[in-house]
Amino acid sequence: MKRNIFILIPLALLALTALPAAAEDMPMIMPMDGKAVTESHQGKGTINSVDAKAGKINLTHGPIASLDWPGMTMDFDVQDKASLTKLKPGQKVTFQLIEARKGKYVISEITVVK
Ligand SMILES: [Cu+2]
Repeated sequence: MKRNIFILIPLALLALTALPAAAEDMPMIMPMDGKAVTESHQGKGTINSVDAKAGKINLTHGPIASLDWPGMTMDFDVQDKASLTKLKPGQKVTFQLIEARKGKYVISEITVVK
């Protein structure tokens, strides 16, 4: 019986620490209307400029059918500024957009296409 405690306590601690970590991986946002949104939209584009300090990137992106957006050149805010530090103009990228607040889409993930 004493032995079980030594196994159960670390397991319980592990479960407690693993839960918030798993939740962070999911872009889960509560907009003003209280409705949970987890939907993300995938885009492809080419980098025109990067402002890592401001957390902004300018992309020329192709059409994003799930948002009914045509292709265009525009600035995006990025959730994680650190994700911009290695990005350079001219690189082709894929990215995920989430609606940070109504009508405001921000990049939640960005990956260079090789
Ligand atoms: Cu756009």
